[in-house]
Amino acid sequence: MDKKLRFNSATIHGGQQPDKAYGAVMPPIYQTTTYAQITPGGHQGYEYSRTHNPTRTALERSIACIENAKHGLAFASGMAAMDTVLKLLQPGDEIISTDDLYGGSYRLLTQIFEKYGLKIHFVNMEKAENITPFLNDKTRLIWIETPTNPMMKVVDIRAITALGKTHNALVAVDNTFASPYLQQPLDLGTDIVMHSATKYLAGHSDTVMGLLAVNDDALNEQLAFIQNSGGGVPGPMDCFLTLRGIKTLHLRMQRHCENGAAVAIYLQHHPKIEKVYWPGFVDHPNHEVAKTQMKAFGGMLSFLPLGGDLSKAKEIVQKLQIFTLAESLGGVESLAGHPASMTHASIPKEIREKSGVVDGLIRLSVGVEDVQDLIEDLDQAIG
Ligand code: P1T
Repeated sequence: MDKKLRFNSATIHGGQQPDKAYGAVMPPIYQTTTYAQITPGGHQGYEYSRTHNPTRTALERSIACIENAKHGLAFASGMAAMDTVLKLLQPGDEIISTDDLYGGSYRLLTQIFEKYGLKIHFVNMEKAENITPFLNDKTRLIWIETPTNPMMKVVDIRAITALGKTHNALVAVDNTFASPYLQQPLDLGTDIVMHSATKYLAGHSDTVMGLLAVNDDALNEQLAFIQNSGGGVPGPMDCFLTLRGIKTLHLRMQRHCENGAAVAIYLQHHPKIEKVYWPGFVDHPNHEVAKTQMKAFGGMLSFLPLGGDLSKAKEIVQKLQIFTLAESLGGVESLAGHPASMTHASIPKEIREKSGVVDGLIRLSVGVEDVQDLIEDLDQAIG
């Protein structure tokens, strides 16, 4: 299709056409490792499924389309996508990363890549100028997560990117919490968008998947080279499921945002809740930035029960009946998590507490159920 589609159409049609063989409307699941060659080296576009697979191509075109990118690349998980970006760097290079981020991303940076000679500075990016003292001629990558997991800080993508560009650093945004429905970082000047597509993009808690989107041809080639060399690629069934998820992204996100807002406001008014972290509140420290770069405020939030101790947090999450106590987020069903012992357990206590991830913190991924049921569930659990 040549016409540039609006977002809600691009989720359904972006980069896809009926299959050439039989007109299948959904891209078929090409469950094959290899492809017949007519003469040695004379293939028909596909040789071996670590390098390319037609179902994966359809997904890669789809993410490129909905992130306003030229190229998309799919991986076996969000972490495999991030791992590939980090392998662009050389020993001695420096990275500036948000200080609040998914525990697994922190682990990959500190426990895997630091030992290959990368230096990582974790910085609170709520004020863009906070990165200035860490910028130097070795800065090769700025890693932004926004909104951050789990403190819901919002980083000014445009301002950080502009600072990064003064030192020719690559700027990457982990867009998992927002999804391209809420923000499209490449339009704000960044080089790389990364997704744990396991979350909102696939959307049904049934597929682990990672995606990258970029505009620059040379950067895409480098990433594709690492993707093929390292081989952290997804299978065709998972690509199919993610494509199917993306088709309803706009519908689900609209409801996630509505329900997220209703739950945030309910918790904010609850006498037994001390603090709610959600960028839609006008007094959230980054609300103005969120308003300029996000279409709405999403379905993720964190909160601290009054007193904020571990036992209270445990009691609440164990009493919940509709919210399931589980890792992950972004699926149609509501989930509750305890970051300190679950998703952020790999970050040393004193470091995670500096960015607000205290033992009493509870994180919610607000799903698309009837919001009244969700509020009643929280009500009985909080007591
Ligand atoms: O799980 P995987 O697909 O590898 O994605 C990792 C990842 C990357 N970035 C962010 C912002 C994430 O939240 C995640 C995964 N997060 C969880 C599993 C979680 O419960 O927070």
